[in-house]
This record gives sequence, C-alpha cells and structure tokens, in this order.
Amino acid sequence: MSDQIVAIATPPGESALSAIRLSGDDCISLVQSLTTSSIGEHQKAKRVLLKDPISGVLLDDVVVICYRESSSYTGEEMVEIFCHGGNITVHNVFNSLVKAGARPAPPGEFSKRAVLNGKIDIIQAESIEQIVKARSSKEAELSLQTLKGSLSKVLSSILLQLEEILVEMDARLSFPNDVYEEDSLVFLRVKTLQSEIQSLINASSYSSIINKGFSVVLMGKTNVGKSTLFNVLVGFERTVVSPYPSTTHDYVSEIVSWEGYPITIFDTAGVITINPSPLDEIFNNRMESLYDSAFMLLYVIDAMDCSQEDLKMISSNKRPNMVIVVNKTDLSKEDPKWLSNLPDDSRIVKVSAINKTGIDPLVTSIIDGIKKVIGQEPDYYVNQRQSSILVNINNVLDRITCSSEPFMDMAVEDIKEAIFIMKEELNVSHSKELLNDIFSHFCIGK
Ligand SMILES: Nc1nc2c(ncn2[C@@H]2O[C@H](COP(=O)(O)OP(=O)(O)OP(=O)(O)O)[C@@H](O)[C@H]2O)c(=O)[nH]1
Ligand SMILES: [Mg+2]
Repeated sequence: MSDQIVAIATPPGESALSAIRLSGDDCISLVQSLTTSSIGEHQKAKRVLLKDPISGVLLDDVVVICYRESSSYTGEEMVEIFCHGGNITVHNVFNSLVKAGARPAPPGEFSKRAVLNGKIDIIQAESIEQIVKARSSKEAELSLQTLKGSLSKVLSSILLQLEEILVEMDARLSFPNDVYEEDSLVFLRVKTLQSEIQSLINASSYSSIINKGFSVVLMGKTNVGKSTLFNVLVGFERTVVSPYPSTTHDYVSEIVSWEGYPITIFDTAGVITINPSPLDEIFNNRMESLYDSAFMLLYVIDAMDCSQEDLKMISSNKRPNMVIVVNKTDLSKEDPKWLSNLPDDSRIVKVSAINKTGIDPLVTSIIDGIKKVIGQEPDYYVNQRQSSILVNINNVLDRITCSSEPFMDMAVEDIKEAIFIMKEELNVSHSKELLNDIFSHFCIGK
C-alpha cells in the first residue's frame, strides 16, 4: 500500500497554468471525490469542474489526466491536474486535495517512488534533477542521455565485469587443482576495468565544467573598445561606452550560450599602468584576480594605438587560452606594423566592434578554445556524488593492481568490496538513507 501524495509541480507566481501531481493507491478516486464528471480513463485528458469536497465551493475549471500503475512516472496510480496559474486558485485546489486525504509530498518523493518501484534507477533519477537544474543546453543534453540510460548501461557493464572477475577468482581458490591461465591475467583484467572507471571519472570533470560554465574576460588598456565589443558579444547595450578613458570601473558580466556552452563574458576596467591613482590600483588588483581565474582572455588592442605596454601585458598574461583582438580595424586600411612583434603562436582576430565586423570569427575562436580544452564529449553526465563513488571503487581496486605481488584471497575481498559499493551506492540495490539523502535535493513535485 502506498499513501496518496500531492504536490504543486510548477513554480509559484502568475502564469497561465499550474500543474498538481498526485500519486498513490486510489488517488484517482480521491480526485473523483472533487468532481461530478467521471474521470479515470488512462492517459486521456478530461476537462472537469473541481469543487471543495467539504464546502462544495467551486475551485476551478481544470484538465485532469489519470495514469494507471503500468505506465505512470512513479509506477503507482497517478493524476495530473492542470489548473489556472497564479497564487490563489492552484493553492485552493491543492488544499482541497489535502482535505480529501492526500499528504503534501516532500521534495523528490515522486522520483523516489519511481526508483523504489523500479521505473527508473538512481542514476536516471539524478539525471532528471540535472535536467531541471541545467544551466545550458549542453548540460541538459547530456543529462537527457543519462536519463535514457547511457550511464546506467556503462555502470551495469562494469558491475558485470567485476562479478565475472569474482567468479574467476573464487574458482581459483576453491579448485586450485584445475588448470588456469596465469593469475596475472586476472589481475590485468582488473587494471583494464580501472581504466574504464577512470574514463567515467574524467567525464565527471567535463560535467562539472559544463555545469560551471566558461569565463571569457576582456582585458586591455582604456579606450581600446572593450565595452563596445562586450555589448556586441552579449547582444545588447549592457554597459556604457564613451570616448573618455576609464569609462568602465570594476567589471560587468553577462551569460551567453554559444553552441550550447554556457559562457560568462566579463567587461573590465581598462588597465592603467602609468601613474595609477590609489583608486586605479584597487581596480587593477581586482581585475588581476579576474584575469587569473579566466578560462579565456581576450586581450583587446586598438589597431591605431598599440604600445610597448600592450606587448608587455600580453607576454606577462600569456596562456594557451588567449586571443589577441585587434579592434577598430575600420580606422586602418593596412595591418598595424607591430602585429609582427607579437609572439609567433599568438591567436589574432581582427574586428571592428563599432561596425560589428569580425565578430563571427572571434566567437568561433572562443568556441574552438572551449572544445580544445574539454576534449571528447562524453555520452553522459557524471555528477560529483557518482564521481566520488567511482574514485572510491578505483582506490579499492588499486589495492590489487598497485601491489607487486597481489594475493588471490585478499583480491577476492577487494572485488567484493568494489561490488558492494557499486550496488549499494550507485545503482543496483539501495539503502533507505541513501535515497533520502539524494531525493531531499529535488524539487517539490519531482
Ligand atoms: N572607430 C572605432 N571606434 C571604436 C570601436 N570600438 C570602440 N570605439 C570607440 O572607442 C571609444 C572607447 O570605447 P569603449 O568601448 O568605451 O572602450 P573601453 O575599452 O571599454 O574603455 P574603458 O572602459 O575606458 O577602459 C568609444 O568612443 C567608442 O565608440 C571600433 O571598432 N572602431
Ligand atoms: Mg569600458
């Protein structure tokens, strides 16, 4: 028997529609007690009037969809009610459902039930949360792959291989007189498996980069056109542009999404190295830490006015992810002479921010920089929790593969421990505490 739970599944505030979800035995009858129209047909949308079960007051004109256990999200009887949005009506409907006997669901309760009823595994449940919280389309795309089972499949295959290795090791201990290949070959299989696990751990750093996003910082002397370029890149007049030096103080940032990558672009105060005032020093220092933590630096120079100072700053901030942006090319017909003084491996893009020319090659160069660093895109999203468990498993397996002379009886125990961690913490079986911990981070109604 599962009790009936109810939650408002859409965020609060004014909106055309709000959704309420119910799950649990006989929850269709519970909703039926609020309407005189007959509901209950599986997966058929039905428009009905809902009334409070006690006072009989009209609550709302809603659309109801009922689901039978076999094809519902939770694996239990479910109802979804689409009512008018806003702050009042949806709460009235929700309160009446509670009065009729449903219990308000804590965060993640629906997904927890889906896992307990075998509709999805924990990895898939976590990917649903990642889809909901995704900050870029890349993150959502990867999480969707994980929901479709890409990561669960790889983990199941690793578990299967561990179990096969265990059988093999057990046989050698139980029947020592049988003829086997050398023991070292079994230990080699463990090593191969570890590199598979390692590639999942590597995928987690990809996932975390995709989650955090990439910071692209504009740097350069005052008046070279950083803010003009910033406004072009972010697509609107976000920051003030003027012909007066030091227009931008401090920094300004905006998030853009190019090819699905979340990118935060920073416009900064121009660097003042000659006779800086105490205030200039404060801004210079503040910008320094931004340059240091940047994923990519766009060093902007004025095509008509490049000095030794620029060359000095380029070489002192040099890093693989640096693009030298020559701006105001509309003012000079020929390439500035000092271009040849830049280091040979400099990536140079010529633009005119004011005329919006050369912007596409600059964007391409930023995206290429991102792709180069993140390398091969995995097929799944591996979150921090999953990654630390995988690191744990690899540490356990290291006891076998890092030992100069591993003993078979001790190796069996290590493999058993690795299997236990995989089953307990990653997927196959699950403790109640683990479920509670994971699902407490979920949204209400998920
Ligand atoms: N001709 C031309 N002028 C430009 C271009 N980009 C910017 N400018 C002009 O250069 C001046 C300075 O531009 P900003 O974008 O404020 O320069 P900045 O680097 O942000 O300056 P600070 O905030 O003072 O450091 C303004 O008058 C802009 O109109 C360009 O591509 N061509
Ligand atoms: Mg500026």
